[in-house]
Amino acid sequence: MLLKIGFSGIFRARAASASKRSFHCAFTMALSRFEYVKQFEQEDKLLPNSWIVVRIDGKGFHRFCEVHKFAKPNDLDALQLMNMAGMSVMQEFNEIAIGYGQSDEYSFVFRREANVYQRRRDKLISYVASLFTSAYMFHWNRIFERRSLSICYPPSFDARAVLYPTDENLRDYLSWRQADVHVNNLYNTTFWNLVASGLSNSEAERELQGTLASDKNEILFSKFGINYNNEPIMYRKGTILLRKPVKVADSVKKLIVPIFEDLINDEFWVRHPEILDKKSTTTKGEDAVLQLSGLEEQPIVSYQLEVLQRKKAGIAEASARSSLSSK
Ligand SMILES: Nc1nc2c(ncn2[C@@H]2O[C@H](COP(=O)(O)OP(=O)(O)OP(=O)(O)O)[C@@H](O)[C@H]2O)c(=O)[nH]1
Ligand SMILES: [Mg+2]
Repeated sequence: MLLKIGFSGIFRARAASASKRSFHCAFTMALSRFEYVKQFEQEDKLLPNSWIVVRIDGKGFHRFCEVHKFAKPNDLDALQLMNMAGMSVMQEFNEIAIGYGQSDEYSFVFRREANVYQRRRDKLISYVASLFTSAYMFHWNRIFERRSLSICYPPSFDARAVLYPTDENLRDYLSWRQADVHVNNLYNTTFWNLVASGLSNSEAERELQGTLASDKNEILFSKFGINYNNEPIMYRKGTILLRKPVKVADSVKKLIVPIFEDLINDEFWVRHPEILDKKSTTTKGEDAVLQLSGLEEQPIVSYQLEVLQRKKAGIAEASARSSLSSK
């Protein structure tokens, strides 16, 4: 009986290995027969030695913001959520020199020498867009829990990569995006104040037709007592994300910090030389290290501090465990 089982066992094993061989054979044949289709794939490599700007933009965010009842024209939490997603992208790709966000868009500037995914366009833009989107969802509750706001449908973001050959071109690109915030925000702030004062949307639109920036400033001031320059700087200038050394307790940590400054002026580029020239690092000298006070209230900073705290606690716990087990 034992012998019988043994024989049939051997037979089964042989049969199995023979069928595995023929399957393997058929599989390799199939691979070589069909593999030619791989040649149809085209690799679009981004030109070397040029700045790569990947810009993502929310799809149909006009509707998305309506459905989620975001405050008009600026919803602080919604903008902070965009910043959280921007931070996640910058944490993943350390070759990003600067991030810039406004409204439903974010621009990420990869250094000239960046070799991320061998500068393959498809890889780069699809990773950035998908990471931005998943991070937007990942951080949603953290930002909106207080408002008990749940997400009604999945948001999506498109992405494009644009190359800029010179530093001047890059600065002009970022200036263009910041000028865009100014134009839109001044218009929207005036428009929504007119609507809040009782005008219909089309009446407010008519009132603003052909007006210059100075006219809108005047309407805001004379009708609503609003000095546009006192509106929150984040709404007027957008958010700049930079990697900076920050004093955290007794040590200095590199954190991604939000900066609200005018980047059109030269002073900005003098204050932050590391954007255009990686070697001119801001870690030199005590002055370059940012103080934490004032930054903690920014959700992206408090989040990074929490993660650092968790890591520290985890390390302490792990070393306590290993010292216990070695006893
Ligand atoms: N209420 C509110 N709406 C916002 C805010 N930020 C962005 N938006 C909306 O998002 C829109 C972004 O503009 P677009 O990107 O041109 O519009 P879109 O609907 O996303 O269209 P596509 O990008 O072409 O898909 C704005 O027009 C606003 O309607 C905000 O803080 N509050
Ligand atoms: Mg959009």
